[in-house]
Amino acid sequence: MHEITDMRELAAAARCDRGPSSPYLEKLERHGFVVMEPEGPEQMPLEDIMAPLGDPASYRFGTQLIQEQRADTDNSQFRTGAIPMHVDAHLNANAVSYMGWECLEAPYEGGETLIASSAAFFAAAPDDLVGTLRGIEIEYWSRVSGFYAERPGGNPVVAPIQVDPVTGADALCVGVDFPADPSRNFGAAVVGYGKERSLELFERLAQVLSRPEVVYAHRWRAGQVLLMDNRRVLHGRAAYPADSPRKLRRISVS
Ligand SMILES: O=C(O)CCC(=O)C(=O)O
Repeated sequence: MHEITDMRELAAAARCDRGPSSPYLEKLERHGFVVMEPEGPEQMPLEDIMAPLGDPASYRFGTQLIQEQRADTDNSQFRTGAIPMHVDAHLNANAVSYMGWECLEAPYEGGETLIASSAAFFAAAPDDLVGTLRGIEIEYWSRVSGFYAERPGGNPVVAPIQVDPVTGADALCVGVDFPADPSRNFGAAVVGYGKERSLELFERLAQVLSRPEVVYAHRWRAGQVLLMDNRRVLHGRAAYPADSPRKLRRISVS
């Protein structure tokens, strides 16, 4: 079968209903993510949707998270700014294979969840960038106090290209550092690179990851569920207005 590598086509294909006979598992396996629409008389609860995908993964706060604005937090998950593209688990949990979000309240503007599939990234990325990624490792450090899993063994150092567990192809496994945001949740640096060279690489990555054929910006509607395979897609978030609601319930599994 022809593999779809343009996110505009992928986002149209990776959709289904949220009913009890939804084909979401097959869509998730094929595309690495799926949007489930609240159509029909009966909707599957998020717990039941996640159950065949693994056991709930703890991020120190527990296995379920309400993502919405909170007062007095240094965690960008609970603020309204943009969140750069990343995979989960380097910093916040030990292992996460799938993540599911259910929209309880949609923002009136912005706040799209951003999804970039590895297949789309590698189809679009210049060869020299991919070549560079094959030869490096990236160190990550948390900038959020006391919230996620502690790393007594030191900062994680991870190769940015891993193996896609479904297709065996390359999978992009990075968090893009974005020092222009002084309140971002994590920092990252290429091992052995100076600050400027490291930053240059993240800028190149961010540039490819912002192309319309690589990233899909999911605009939320209440009742929708978004599932992602954390090992096959990156995610992030667009900013939204401070006076807007936005409430997602999230369960991750490993
Ligand atoms: O709120 C979102 O849409 C995604 C937030 C995010 O990047 C995360 O939870 O890791």
